[in-house]
Amino acid sequence: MGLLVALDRPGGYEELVGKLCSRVDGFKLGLPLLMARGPGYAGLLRRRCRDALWVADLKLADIGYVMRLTAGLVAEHVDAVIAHGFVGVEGALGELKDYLDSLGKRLVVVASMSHPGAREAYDHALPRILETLERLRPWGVVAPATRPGVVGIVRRRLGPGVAIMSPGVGAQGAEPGSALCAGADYEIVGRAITGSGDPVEAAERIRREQEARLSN
Ligand code: 3DU
Repeated sequence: MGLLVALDRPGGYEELVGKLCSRVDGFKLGLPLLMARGPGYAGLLRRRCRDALWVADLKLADIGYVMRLTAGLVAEHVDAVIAHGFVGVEGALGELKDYLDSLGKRLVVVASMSHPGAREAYDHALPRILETLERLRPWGVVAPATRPGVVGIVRRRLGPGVAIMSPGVGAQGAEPGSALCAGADYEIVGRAITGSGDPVEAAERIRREQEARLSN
């Protein structure tokens, strides 16, 4: 059972990371934060919680050359980098994975997204993206908590060896634990924690709700 906190706002998160460190499994750094504060800020945050899983959510979607350059700016400060699945293996995700492997870092690939618009194109592409994921074998996959059926499809197709992380819990409407029950390893929660008046209490409550749903 896992909980990753999405840090998206360009605000200062030093104190919050320290407080959440023993209560969550990791942190996902969003582009607004990384662009506003720079990659070095990821390193500063990481020093506040060294044993957590740190993920740079770059949502890369480019040729391999450019994705390698971009990932290389932040890789030393994180454990994993997120890229989109629709760009394919040849000349893109394959190159990025080889590069991250050479650095001892992990690739996480988006299989589909959590917002309603994902139905317009992303979900139609899912069968093709699953073929890409089967060939690529990334360390992790992003699949939407808002559509647990998609989480289940990814889990059944890729088996137990892949880490599935699911956004959409809280602000986007999915209940804590719903993606975990469908086969995810981590739920990604942003605003329901970071936008709360008491983020520590919010994280603890979400943990309890995850546990309760899993034990039902
Ligand atoms: O809705 P929240 O505030 O809990 O934030 C969701 C986070 O998950 C946010 O950082 C967004 O960038 C990310 N996300 C994905 O990684 C993939 C999605 O399909 C949807 C959101």
